[in-house]
Amino acid sequence: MTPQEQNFMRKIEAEEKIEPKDWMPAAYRKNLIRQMSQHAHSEVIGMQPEGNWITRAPSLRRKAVLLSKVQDEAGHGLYLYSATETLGITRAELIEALQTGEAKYASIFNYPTLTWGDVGAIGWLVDGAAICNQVSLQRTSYGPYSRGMIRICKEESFHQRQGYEALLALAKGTPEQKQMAQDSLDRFYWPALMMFGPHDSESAHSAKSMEWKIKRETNDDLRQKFIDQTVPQIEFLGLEHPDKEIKWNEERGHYDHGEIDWDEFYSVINGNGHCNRQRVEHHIDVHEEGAWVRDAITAYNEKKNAKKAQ
Ligand code: FAQ
Repeated sequence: MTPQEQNFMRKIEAEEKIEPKDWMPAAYRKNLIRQMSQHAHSEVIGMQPEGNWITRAPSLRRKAVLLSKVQDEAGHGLYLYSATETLGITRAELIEALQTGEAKYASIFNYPTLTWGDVGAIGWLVDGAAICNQVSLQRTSYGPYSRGMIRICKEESFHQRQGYEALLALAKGTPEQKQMAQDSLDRFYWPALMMFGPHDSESAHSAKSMEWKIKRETNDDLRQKFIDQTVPQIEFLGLEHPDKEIKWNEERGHYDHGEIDWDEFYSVINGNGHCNRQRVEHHIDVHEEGAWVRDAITAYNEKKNAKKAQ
């Protein structure tokens, strides 16, 4: 180990944060750029499924809440892109990787939102799963990522509650509304479990990411936490659990559960989900439409810098 590598590992072991100007192994930098940019892409693409319901929200109150939630997700994407840029890559390069399919985003956002119940299910289950993961990432070793996570988690917990409250209103409503809540739960439960990634034994990046403390808990451990916390929430809603094999295991102190359909997971992350094409095409269209804003900002900055130089 070189002295630089030794110093880097000493910091990691001492729980000191790695900051943008610190020396870091090239593979640490590359892995962080991969994970953080995919996280940013997920926040931004994640605006689409819920955005689909803004014009059709059932009341003014629900519409205002949903609007601000979707806006928050845009903000999270921006914090995360900025944090990723501190690693020496540009926003344009990151966006290109998303649009060409080189970079992934969370598989969950390739599922369609068919009913209003799906908006509640996304807030409750998708933000819920995202928080489980992000609370752990607050202790990630890279300073800008860790600080971004602290702020993002505060907003996500509000998102989760609003989703649960929306679903609760349906679950306690008419039989048709309760059925809508059950249907949304049935469709979003398994894809939410897939958000934690493949089993630890299949996870390509986990071992190194755990050693470098980029990740602080493994995919399976975080998934188990989410499964355990979701059982009483489903009971309180008075809905049926989508996993017929769910069963408390006294010895483990956790719920045993049925197996995820991994073929479906790999099919979706490889581009074959219901909405993969639609999500990326929409991103490209909006990005092109917004080109004039970026051009205007660049022109303004050039003018300002020229004035300063005079
Ligand atoms: N979807 O070796 P691992 C949100 C890929 S934020 C798609 O285990 P890793 C907020 C993985 O990238 C949700 N791809 O990978 C919101 C890798 O492919 P690569 C996003 C997945 O990185 C709510 C390959 O499989 N959160 O929802 C997925 O160690 C509501 C091998 O996997 C984050 O991104 C998946 N589910 O662990 C917004 C959190 N799982 O890169 C709007 C930060 C795995 O080699 C509305 N990220 N893959 O081509 C992480 O914690 C990690 O990256 C994991 C995956 C846990 C997602």
